[in-house]
Amino acid sequence: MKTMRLIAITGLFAIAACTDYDNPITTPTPPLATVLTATGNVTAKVDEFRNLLGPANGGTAGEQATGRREINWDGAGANPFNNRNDFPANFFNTTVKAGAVYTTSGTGFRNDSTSFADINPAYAQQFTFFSATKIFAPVGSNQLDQLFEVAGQPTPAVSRGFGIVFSDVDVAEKTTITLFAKDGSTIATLAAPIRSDAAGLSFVGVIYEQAIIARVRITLGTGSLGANVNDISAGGTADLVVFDNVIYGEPKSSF
Ligand SMILES: [Ca+2]
Ligand SMILES: [Ca+2]
Repeated sequence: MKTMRLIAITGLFAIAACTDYDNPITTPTPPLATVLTATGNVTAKVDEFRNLLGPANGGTAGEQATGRREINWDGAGANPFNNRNDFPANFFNTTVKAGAVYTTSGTGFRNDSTSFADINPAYAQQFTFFSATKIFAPVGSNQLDQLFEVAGQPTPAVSRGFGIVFSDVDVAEKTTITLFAKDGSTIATLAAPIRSDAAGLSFVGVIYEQAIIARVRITLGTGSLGANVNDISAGGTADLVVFDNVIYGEPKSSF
């Protein structure tokens, strides 16, 4: 469905470029993308996405020729920061050299082993993991950005693909990833499908032929977590969403 929509948009741009004879400035054609989405048991689609990106490069320092990186939030190295609101933004390119750093307009990041029940006990009924047992969210915001760097180096980088597993998407078209190019222009926005089973997981991933993604804005539903904030499925007004695994193409130096 998402693939068809992207192709439809591409077609519109192509028509505009062909018929606009008076204007020498041609509208750039958006790059073709492969988009994968899943809801419910997302395992097969996540594996398909991993295979499309290539072999796992783990925490190997330095830019690798091919392959992918993945953050599952579960490693022992993160334990000192778990269930706190100060998870280091650059943990996954310093302690673990995976080429990912995060920013948020909120007040921090939280890597959580209790389905965020320490923030609000009701969350234990809302959120589940894809990879046992840690899941992640920004603090004080429902948005964060993932930027890419060459693994183990503070060198800006770009990636050819990005995929993410969400927990508890209840409202359509509100949990999204927006991809930005190196020049700051928007490449695309893609929505995750709503949850469809008791586990409540959703996946969206996108891959381009070239490494063109410099930044990914992750928008989690319509509200941020809080002691007195309940999910829309539990008497609240906001759709609260957190996430687990992020999978992305090998970060390549953008210079
Ligand atoms: Ca996990
Ligand atoms: Ca929700």
